[in-house]
Amino acid sequence: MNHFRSSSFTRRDFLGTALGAAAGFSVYPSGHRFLGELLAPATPFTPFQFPKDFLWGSATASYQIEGAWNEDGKGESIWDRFSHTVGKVKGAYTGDVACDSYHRYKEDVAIMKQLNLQSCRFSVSWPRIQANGSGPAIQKGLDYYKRVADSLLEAKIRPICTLYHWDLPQALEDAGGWPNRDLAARFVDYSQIVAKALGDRVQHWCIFNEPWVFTFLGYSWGIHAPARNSLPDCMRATHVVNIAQGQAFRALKAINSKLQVGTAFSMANCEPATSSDADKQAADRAHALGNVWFIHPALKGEYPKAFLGETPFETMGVKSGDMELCKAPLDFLGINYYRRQLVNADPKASDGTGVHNYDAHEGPLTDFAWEVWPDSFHDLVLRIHKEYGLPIEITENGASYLDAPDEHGRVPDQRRIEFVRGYLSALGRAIADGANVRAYHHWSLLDNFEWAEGYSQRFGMVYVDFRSQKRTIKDSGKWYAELAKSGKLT
Ligand code: GBH
Repeated sequence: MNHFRSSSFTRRDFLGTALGAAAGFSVYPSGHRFLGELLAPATPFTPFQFPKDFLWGSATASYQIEGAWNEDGKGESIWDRFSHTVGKVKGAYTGDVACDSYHRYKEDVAIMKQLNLQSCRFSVSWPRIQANGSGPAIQKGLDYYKRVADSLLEAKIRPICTLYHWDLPQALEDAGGWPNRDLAARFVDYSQIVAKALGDRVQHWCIFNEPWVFTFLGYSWGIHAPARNSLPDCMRATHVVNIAQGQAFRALKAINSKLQVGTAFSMANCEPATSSDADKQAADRAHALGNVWFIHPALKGEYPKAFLGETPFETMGVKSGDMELCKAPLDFLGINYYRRQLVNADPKASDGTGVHNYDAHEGPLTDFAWEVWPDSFHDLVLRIHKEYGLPIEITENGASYLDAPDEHGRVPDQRRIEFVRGYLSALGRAIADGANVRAYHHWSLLDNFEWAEGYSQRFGMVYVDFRSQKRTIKDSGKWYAELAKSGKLT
């Protein structure tokens, strides 16, 4: 059996042996027997000339970069509370200072300009605008974002503003958080304040960032703020968020009908682990809940089928007439894409979805141990295009690699270049296959506060020394700058 260790003996060979087949039964949880079916060869790199008007950008989020957590009247957010609670964030790190972008935004915009970026996705911190989530606006907070938007415009970079990237005012969490229906009205009020203040200079808006992540990880899994562990509350939160999305869309359009309004949705290509019908159906349910739970209500006026039984409307607090509130003809769909999910049917899944999903490990892993598998990006983008037909912006895509400055002060992050090159090749193929994609935002511009991971993951094209706040453009940033200029992926 020694030959299993030789390098020429691949995993595919292994699975082809009797022992490999047996391992399929014993090593993996039930239902993973036909793992060998997964080993389709990856599509080779394909060069691509992106369209002339395609926008190259980067994405960031308020809590992850701004710092200044209690300056200029800003209230406490659920992420302030979470990170100040020992045991929640790796290394007990907080976003108190983060990249200090609240004070250094001019330097950051200058870096974007140096990188030839044409679009900048940033988010507004709600408690900077309304400390407790309601009432009149804090002028200093609004002024900060006006200055950010103006610096971007001056650098000829299109601002695209996310209204909510997870930093809910703690006072609103104390009032019940997203499971509380009143949150929809509060959010609409806040959205109107921001859009009225910035709508003259910002045309493109994401209402939410990753509604699935902040409802599930925050209210059901308890690993993000506000660290609650209730699936019913989570399901209720998803419905309130859907109502809030529809109402905020209309509120923004009422301020200026020309505003382009969408949301940045987290997505994972959901691939059946075997070719069985049961697994295929489970993968569709995983897609329904994980990818389009906040798109289908807006565009089709109904929830997609994600559960084995009936959709739990009662638990979710769905009232008659609600789906009309959720409905909104979004102008574009933002896709945040990082990795695929493999799916097995599991009739006993405790959430009623009949889904067991897990990470694939066919491709190389990033330093966050996420699999690199560009083909899944192509398939997901094309699927969303076929299902909804709307213009797509890639609102996030990127990878954590920990490369740091060498003795010459250079950051040789070749793996990030390969990652982006592979994913953009897949995106190019999706465009060639008909998907209407108009922008790509790399996550992220800067290494920053990676939520529960603290500063232990680095997603930036720009290295940040968090002691000195010194920024160093990584090799990937230099590479991306060239691509952003030519649109030519080689
Ligand atoms: C996006 O989240 C966010 O929009 C962005 O703020 C974040 O920095 C970026 O991606 C990189 O993570 O899912 O069990 O592995 C993506 C969703 C949620 C993925 C937290 C990683 C860690 C726990 N992220 N998740 S798990």
